[in-house]
Amino acid sequence: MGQARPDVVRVESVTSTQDIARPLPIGSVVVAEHQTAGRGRLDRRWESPPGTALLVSFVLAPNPILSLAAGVAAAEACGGGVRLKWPNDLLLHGAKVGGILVEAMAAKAICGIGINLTWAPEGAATLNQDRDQLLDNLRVELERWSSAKPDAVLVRWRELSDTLGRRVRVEMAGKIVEGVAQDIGPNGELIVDGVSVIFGSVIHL
Ligand code: BT5
Repeated sequence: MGQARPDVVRVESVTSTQDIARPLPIGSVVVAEHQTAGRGRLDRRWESPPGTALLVSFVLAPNPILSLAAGVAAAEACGGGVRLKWPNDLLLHGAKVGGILVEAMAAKAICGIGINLTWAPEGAATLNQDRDQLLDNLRVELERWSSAKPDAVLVRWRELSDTLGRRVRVEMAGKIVEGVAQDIGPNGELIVDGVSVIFGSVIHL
């Protein structure tokens, strides 16, 4: 018999769901109506007016490819043509509809997922789905993909990828690599014309 799923912690306005989730045990899920300091990677902001998005953080066991596993889970939960841009964007018709932020600690990882539902900044997309239904789907998919074998995650990530096969420009701290995104490696790194990129921002050219 499986264990009962812990309840979702629902909060109104918080700085970031990541902050609320951090001290909670593995298995916890935090959902907010609004974030006053929603975060992207590298100190970037994640914007969304109150009640317009799914803003959720999951406390999970550490996993070296969690960012990719969460991307696969989120794309599967969204369905309907949502694709993945390396390393962590959810795209709908080529526009960003959601993002993933994994903050790893020694004993657990906080996986934050934001998906635009009824509002998006200029140039970005909305998904227009019921938030609770999407959350339910996401919980099921994340449970599945965060415990899947790394190879299975990589295979599905490649299938859902909008990045592989394209010419890309990757900006890393002080360095730019331009070329064809050929594959992802066993640790989730992007391979651009034979060069492994561990992290950075990708522009699809
Ligand atoms: C991400 O970062 O895409 C990760 C976003 C994770 C957000 C969730 S919400 C729940 C949890 N709590 C948090 O505080 N964070 C997580 P990154 O790849 O760095 O992208 C950030 C960039 O996306 C920004 O610099 C903007 O250009 C753009 N952006 C900001 N808000 C957006 C939105 N609502 N939709 C699309 N793009 C957005």
